[in-house]
Amino acid sequence: KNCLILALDVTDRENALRIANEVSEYVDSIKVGYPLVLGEGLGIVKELAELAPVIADFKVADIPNTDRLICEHVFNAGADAIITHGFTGRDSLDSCVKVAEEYDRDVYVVTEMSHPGGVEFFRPVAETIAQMAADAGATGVVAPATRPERVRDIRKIIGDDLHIISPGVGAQGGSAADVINAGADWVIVGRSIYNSNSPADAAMKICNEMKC
Ligand code: BMP
Repeated sequence: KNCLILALDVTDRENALRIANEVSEYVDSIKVGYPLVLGEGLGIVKELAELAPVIADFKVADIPNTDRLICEHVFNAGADAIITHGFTGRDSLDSCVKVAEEYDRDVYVVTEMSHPGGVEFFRPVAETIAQMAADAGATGVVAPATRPERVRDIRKIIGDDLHIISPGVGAQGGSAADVINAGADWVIVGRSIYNSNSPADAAMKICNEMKC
């Protein structure tokens, strides 16, 4: 285990495959979201899944039936996991967890976002969302590397059974080592790797820093 997830937010296939190939030995999964999928289509998921498990970051936030349809598409496309929002409520989350169980895949729930605005509305509900993720049988939660103290709080709520994946390292100011020490299982890193002259060196440095 490297404790590192690549956030592959480049928008074209050629760069995506080049960078994913370069860093594949250092990352445990590749997170793909709207920037790349809107640029290249959902087919890119299957191509990347040959290099590493793909986490589909669509921050699903809809009624249960629409959530179900989205999850089915994403898992049929070859994604290993999906990221959903939690604020849409337990029934919506249950819908994603049910599809994930049918496909034997993973669901991660956003508790509080890593950017400055992430405290405006998430702060009062983050703990409730974390507890809901645990109750619903999600695989884990997404919690901010920019606020390691919040990762520590969330870890206390969800216990050791759920995973914490944590974005906000590097470009957003968070430290990989600090958030791993606070209880995260993986850091999610995008720009510090894919904008580097040597993505492999950048990924290797982050792995060395975490010593995990
Ligand atoms: P970067 O390392 O370039 O800041 O990328 C972080 C990645 O994690 C982006 O894909 C972003 O959309 C995602 N993300 C985040 O930064 N904060 C969150 O709270 C949730 C996210 O999914």
